[in-house]
Amino acid sequence: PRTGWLIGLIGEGIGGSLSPAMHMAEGDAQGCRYIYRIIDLVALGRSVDDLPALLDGAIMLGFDGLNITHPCKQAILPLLDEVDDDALAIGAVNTVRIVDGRTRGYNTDVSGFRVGIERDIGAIRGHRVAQLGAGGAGAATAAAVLSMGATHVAVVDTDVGRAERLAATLCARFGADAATASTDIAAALADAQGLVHATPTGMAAHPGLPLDAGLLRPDLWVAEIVYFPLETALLKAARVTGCRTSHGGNMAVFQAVGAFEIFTGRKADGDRMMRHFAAL
Ligand code: SKM
Repeated sequence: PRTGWLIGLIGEGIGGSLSPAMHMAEGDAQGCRYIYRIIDLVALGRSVDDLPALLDGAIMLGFDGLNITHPCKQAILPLLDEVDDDALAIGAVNTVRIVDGRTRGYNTDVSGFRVGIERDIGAIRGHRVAQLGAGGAGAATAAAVLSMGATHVAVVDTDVGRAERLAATLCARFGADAATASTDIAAALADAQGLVHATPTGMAAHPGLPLDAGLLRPDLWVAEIVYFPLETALLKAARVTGCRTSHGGNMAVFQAVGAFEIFTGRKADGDRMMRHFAAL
């Protein structure tokens, strides 16, 4: 069996990514030779237009896989030989497996968010969900909750057109009543069991609450995607209110768990990767 892998991460301004540390620590813990390199378009003076050349280069140089991040997750899709269903449905790939020069794309942001909800919230079949944020991360989180059997996602975004486009994509995949776009988070929460937060608010660089904390109720579960800091103002308010919560480290870690498993064909230890992530 194989015990060595060469992996890369392609994106813009990714020098501070925690992915190399997360992946290589798991490789070390499994006694593997696992190398994970940053391929930063900014540092290289390149742009997303150079993605075809970089992908070819990675294939020629014997890379076994790539993570793909902003702003390349959409642009990589037409360059791949095969694309998995989750990734195809949301039009974004974050993980590429390379075998014998052939490429297959996956989206472990979707599966990673799903794992976090399963672990911290549990079953959400039949739930109505209010979601703040209709960007790339929001496309993944909404697909994840609907794939778990949630019956409706109300997508709220300051950019109404973006919310409408995401809702339309979700309805095309999950059924005509699966999603609506809304500008009113209070109304969206009134008949919801869950809240998904998928905007940058609450990050160290964008501190604050993404909504009026008075809208939270103890019967609501709250899932966050911001992971720096791990306890955002929203999660703190949710905890004080008595909500069940899932922090943003889950999506960050379990997308890496999923990618590691796709790259290597080996099981990753999610709890070990979470402990390591929390210590970074
Ligand atoms: O989807 C992930 C990607 O796999 C890695 C990453 C990073 O290291 O910054 C961010 C997300 O886009």
